[in-house]
Amino acid sequence: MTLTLYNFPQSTCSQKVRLVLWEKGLAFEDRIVDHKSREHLKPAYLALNPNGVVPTLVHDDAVIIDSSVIIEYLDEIFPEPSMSMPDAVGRAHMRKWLRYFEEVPTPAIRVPSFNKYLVKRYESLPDDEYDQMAEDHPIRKHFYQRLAKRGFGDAETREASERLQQTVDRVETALAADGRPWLMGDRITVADACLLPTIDRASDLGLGGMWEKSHPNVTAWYARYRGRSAYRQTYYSGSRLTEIFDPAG
Ligand SMILES: N[C@@H](CCC(=O)N[C@@H](CS)C(=O)NCC(=O)O)C(=O)O
Repeated sequence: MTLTLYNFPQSTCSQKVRLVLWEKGLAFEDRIVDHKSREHLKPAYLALNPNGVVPTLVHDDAVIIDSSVIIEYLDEIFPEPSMSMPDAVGRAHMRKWLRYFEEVPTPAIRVPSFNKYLVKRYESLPDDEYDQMAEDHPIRKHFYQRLAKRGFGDAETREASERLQQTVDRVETALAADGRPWLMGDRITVADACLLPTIDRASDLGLGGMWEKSHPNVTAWYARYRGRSAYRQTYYSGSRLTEIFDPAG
């Protein structure tokens, strides 16, 4: 049996999958895709993942794409320790969180990530090369066209920050009910792994003020997750944006 994860060290979607692989104690090849040479937009990678994004999991001969699909796939194929719920209603509630995280905070966290750091990757590109780079992105062409080497404007920044705040507020309410340690109760599930990289990224970007002091349950949840070995294995040195873009801190 072989598992290969094509991923970027600092991508939140990749971190979701690494969290689950480590939580389950699965041995995998950590195949770093070279962002600098845009390996993810080259034919060999597009043959695996036609969306031209990471992560991609290859399990023996099966190619699985999309981070939320991958984490549920891993839980189904390697059920111990379970990161899901034992009953259909519990799984439906867990998936409700997955869909919400994909729709609301996951796109939102890209806005401050690009504005503060990731836009720097493109600033020195001549306009025609930047336009071609955007064009080459199968599902991110319009995203890069809006980014336009400058960063996102005020309206998008405000919307992203409202979306992130709503997420933190909703999670606080859910965790506060019955004093739950994890989103679904006593068991850590793929829903927690889906959210963690967004919270960790927000913290890395200096946005922890959204929950620190005001949201004790989110603060405790994040601290609890940081205490797990899966977290430390996922966030190895060099997997945070500040380490790459602001090493002097
Ligand atoms: N829905 C996809 C989204 C994956 C995604 O957006 N990946 C980003 C990194 S977090 C990426 O590969 N971006 C490539 C680029 O912008 O050039 C998933 O969850 O796997």
